[in-house]
Amino acid sequence: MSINVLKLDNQKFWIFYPATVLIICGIIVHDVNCVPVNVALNKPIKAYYTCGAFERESYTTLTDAYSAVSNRPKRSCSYAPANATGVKATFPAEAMVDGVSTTWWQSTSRFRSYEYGTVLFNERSMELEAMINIDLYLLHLISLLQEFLASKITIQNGDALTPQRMAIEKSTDGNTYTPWIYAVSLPDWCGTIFPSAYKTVPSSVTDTICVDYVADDKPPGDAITVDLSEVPIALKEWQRIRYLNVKFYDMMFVYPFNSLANSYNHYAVTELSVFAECPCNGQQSGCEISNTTGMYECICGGNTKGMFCESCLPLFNQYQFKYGEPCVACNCFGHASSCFYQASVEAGNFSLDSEGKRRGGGVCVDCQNFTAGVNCEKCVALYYRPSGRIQTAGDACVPCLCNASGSDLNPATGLVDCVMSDDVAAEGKKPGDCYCKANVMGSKCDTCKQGFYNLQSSNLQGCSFVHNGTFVASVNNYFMSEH
Ligand SMILES: [Ca+2]
Repeated sequence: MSINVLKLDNQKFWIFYPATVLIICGIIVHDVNCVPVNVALNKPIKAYYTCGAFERESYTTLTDAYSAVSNRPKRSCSYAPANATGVKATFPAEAMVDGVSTTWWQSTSRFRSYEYGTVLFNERSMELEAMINIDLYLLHLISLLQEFLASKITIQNGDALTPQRMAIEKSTDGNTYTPWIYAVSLPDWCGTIFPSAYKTVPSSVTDTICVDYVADDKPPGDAITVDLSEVPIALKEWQRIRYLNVKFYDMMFVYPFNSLANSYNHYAVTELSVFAECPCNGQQSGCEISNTTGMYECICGGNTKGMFCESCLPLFNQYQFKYGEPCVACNCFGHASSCFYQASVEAGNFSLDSEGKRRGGGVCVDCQNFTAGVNCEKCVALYYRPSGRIQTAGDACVPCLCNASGSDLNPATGLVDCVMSDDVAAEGKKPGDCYCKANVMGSKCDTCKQGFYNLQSSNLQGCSFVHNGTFVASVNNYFMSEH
């Protein structure tokens, strides 16, 4: 199938496949039909502090708070400190990214977080009560091209209290975090509590936006959505993320269960979702959840492969891999199953592309069928391609089979071989013809010339002249010795 790439400008590209039109999303394409997926699914996540982190504790749900006391079941979280092995928390952080709406992470009580927690201590005056940290990468050692461009973040709270303020920080190294998004239940708090004016789109790539959301004190828990789809194309880099910190501030208390009602004062999150374009180097034809890893993986197009479509298929390395551009086939005349790109080959115009032009730097690997060369375009030593035989034929190369006694070395190769193909100039010779000693003839140098006999490998001329019934090595020797 041929692929036509239409570049409209520096910021957009479309790739059209004949018969069916396929639009492939690019890193800075904003207004085409890219369907974002939840890239937080099953990613490494941790939370400060999980219910049961400091001691076994009982808790009450938000629904319980609206029930008669006699109807409130006893509930508890098992003691499961974060550094303990073999002890599983009742409501672990992983439950926020498992894609299951009936599982959730639950924080310890506000009281215990303040009493025992140390990580959140520095922001306690801001009423920081819980923090979630997520690494959106599957692999840690991959290039920046695989970072995500987030388009929407949703936090579905469970049957518990809702934060009245949130701060979402981002990081590319996991160490240094910078404020990215503030979210508040009262827009006025943007400027008074957080150092940012209310705005839903950034005005620079280092900007922090502040948005609002609706929070109430009724079950079920609130769904908090931060929509980033309207970020201008010029500020697309602002959406690039890897690590996120999500901080919860200022728990919304339920009357009459005030801040002293310890069992009610916690958070629960059923799902934390970060929607982004699949990180497929602009090569994807789709994105699907893997049956083996449970994570979104790219369905690669453009002759690419890899979890992130980050490299070319084995036989498509005529050019160096480039973001957003389909890989181009090498020309190995059907005699190799892989090739690699080499810059020096491209610089020297040593490689033929599939159109037979010297473009690109593809080098075929492990040429089969007795072929050799950058493009498997010639035969190995002692083989040749018969005149008129197509280069892609399985028997493109056949043995020279020169008669060893009658053949000389090929001056071009220093071997007892033959004219290798029509492409190799050889005056008066055709492909397969060997280089005969002086007194020998025939395509394979297996016949003495007329008047000469006794083909011998030890004879530098191959055959001898006969005089008085005796072989004479050569005519010249006869005349020199007898006359
Ligand atoms: Ca869940």
